[in-house]
Amino acid sequence: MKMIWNKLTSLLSRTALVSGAWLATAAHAVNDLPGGPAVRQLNLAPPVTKIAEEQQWLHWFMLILCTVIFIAVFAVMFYSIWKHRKSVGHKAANFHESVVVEVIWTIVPFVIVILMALPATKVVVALKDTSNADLTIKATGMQWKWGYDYIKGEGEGISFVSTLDSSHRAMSNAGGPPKGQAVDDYLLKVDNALVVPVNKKVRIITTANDVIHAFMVPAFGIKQDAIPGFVRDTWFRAEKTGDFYGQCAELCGKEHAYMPIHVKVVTAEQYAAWVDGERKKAAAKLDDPTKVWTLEDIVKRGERVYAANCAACHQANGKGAGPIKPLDGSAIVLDTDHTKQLNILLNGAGNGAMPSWKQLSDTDLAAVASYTKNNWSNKTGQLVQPSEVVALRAK
Ligand code: HEC
Ligand SMILES: [Cu+2]
Repeated sequence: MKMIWNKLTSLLSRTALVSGAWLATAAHAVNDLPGGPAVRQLNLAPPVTKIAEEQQWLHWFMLILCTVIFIAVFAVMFYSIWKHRKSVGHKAANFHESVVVEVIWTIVPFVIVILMALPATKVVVALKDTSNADLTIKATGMQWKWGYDYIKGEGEGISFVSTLDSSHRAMSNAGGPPKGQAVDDYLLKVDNALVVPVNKKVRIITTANDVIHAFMVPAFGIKQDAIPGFVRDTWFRAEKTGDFYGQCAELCGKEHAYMPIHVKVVTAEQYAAWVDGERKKAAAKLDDPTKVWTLEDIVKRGERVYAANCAACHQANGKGAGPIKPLDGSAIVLDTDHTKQLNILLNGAGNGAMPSWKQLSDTDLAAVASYTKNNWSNKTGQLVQPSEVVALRAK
């Protein structure tokens, strides 16, 4: 007996040790993601909207009510069976059409249903009331990304696509995050987050381009199918700034798990600044490629393009580093034949070590080429016009 006891306690303490160690490494490997899933999360997501709060209140209210009914009914049942068992001499009663019993078992459930239906109806009606929104955004589900179009309100006209961050795709292809690395937002990171202002009613119109998707953000208490050829809507008013995460919630094909939703809730000022930035970006894309620039203007424009896209590799001083060739003094940059540099910018070089920049606008490409030709020791006085980029693209 003693031996068994010893074995058991040693086994128990070993399990405790092992699971303790496992917990420790797990805590090191991944942490709760604020606004997203938590490690071994049990409860619903912490609510950030009134609706989500009310949903969670309903959830607990119903659960507790049902538990109380369950316990009461079973207690009465077991008590009755036990108390009136045959072995202590009870005889089965034989009655029919007891008005009292029938009235009770009609009225009591009726009261319970009303007790549940009243608050539930209130929340469902509020959930569906998308009127008087400050901001209307269309969310379009696509295999496998989300398109966002700001339709009405501040930021009207902004439109972009939100895709899973490519590094997360690469991690997933490799079987998950590297061992020991904390990736709390694994498969939830996107390139362009949906940005909305705090404390404003945001109406989300959902639709889809291909198959049925669903727009879901648990912290907001919203989940709405996005159906091709149909328009559905939902709304939220986030009461806290921060980052909140969701995912497509309708199995939509093999990459269903790769279409996360990232909502960035910001203050009114931050939102205005973001809208301004997006407007500028859109305006830059709309640059007239037939415009003829002066050297001074285009170099100034090119300086910004260079800082944003090229300096990370070629350095602000144009000297490059290691395999990244210097642009300061580069024969290709200095050449009077502009196509030499433009071809590299459009197509990349060194097997992709120098990426292709064809996603930049004609004006931006001409500007950055002009900048490199007239900066550092490169004082060529050469001016590359956007029309040259247009001509080269057409080839
Ligand atoms: C990811 C790093 C990276 C970025 C960002 C980058 N480049 Fe490069 N670039 C390279 C590498 C590496 C090479 C050398 C390629 C090769 O081996 O031929 C190169 C080569 C070049 C060359 C040819 C130089 C020569 O003498 O052969 C030009 C011109 C150039 N880059 C311009 C740009 C411009 C303009 C930008 C910004 C729009 C830019 N690069 C952004 C990495 C980069
Ligand atoms: Cu989907």
